[in-house]
Amino acid sequence: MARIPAIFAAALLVAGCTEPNPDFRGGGVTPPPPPPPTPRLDGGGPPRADSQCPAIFADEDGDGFGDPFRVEHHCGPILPGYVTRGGDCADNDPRAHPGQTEAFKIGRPDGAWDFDCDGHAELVPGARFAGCKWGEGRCLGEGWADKEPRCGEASLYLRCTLVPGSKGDTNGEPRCEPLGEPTLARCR
Ligand SMILES: [Ca+2]
Ligand SMILES: [Ca+2]
Repeated sequence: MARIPAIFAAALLVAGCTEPNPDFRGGGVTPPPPPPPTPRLDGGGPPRADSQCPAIFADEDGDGFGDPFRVEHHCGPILPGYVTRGGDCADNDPRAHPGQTEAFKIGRPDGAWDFDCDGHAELVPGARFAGCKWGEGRCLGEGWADKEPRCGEASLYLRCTLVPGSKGDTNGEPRCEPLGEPTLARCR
C-alpha cells in the first residue's frame, strides 16, 4: 500500500473538520433561549443563601414570632420583616404567639381562639363551681354555675363570699355563700 504524503494527510484532516455535523440538521435555526430565572420569594434584597444558613421567618404582625410556613434560609444581616423565631399560629394577630399568658374575649381574625399557639383553645377561668368552704382566713370556691360557656360567650360565674355578720356567729363558724354575675368567657 502506498503511503500518503504527510502534506496530503494534513489536508485531509483539515477537510474533515469542515464537513457538516450530521447531528445539526437545522442549519440557521437559533437554539432555544435559556429558561427565565426563578422569581425571588422575598422580593429582592441581599442574595438568598442556601439551606446551610439559619432559618428566618416572616413576621407579618410584628409580635416577634414568625409564620412557620414562610421560612427562608439566610446568612448575614436578617431581612426586614423577618425574625429568627417561628411558631406564630396567627401571623395576622399580634395577640397570638407562643408563650402568650393572657386570655381574650374576642377571637382571632380567623375565628379561632388559640392565643398561645399550643393547638388548643383553653377557657379561662376553666373551673366548674364546686361549692364554698372557709380556709386560709377567707371564703374559697368559684367557678361557672352551669356548664362552661364557649369562648366569647357569657355565662353565670360564681364566687364564694362571706355572709355579712357571719364571722361573729355564736358557733364561731364563718359562713360563705356564692354570688354570681354573667361573665364573658375568655380563651387562650
Ligand atoms: Ca408574628
Ligand atoms: Ca391555647
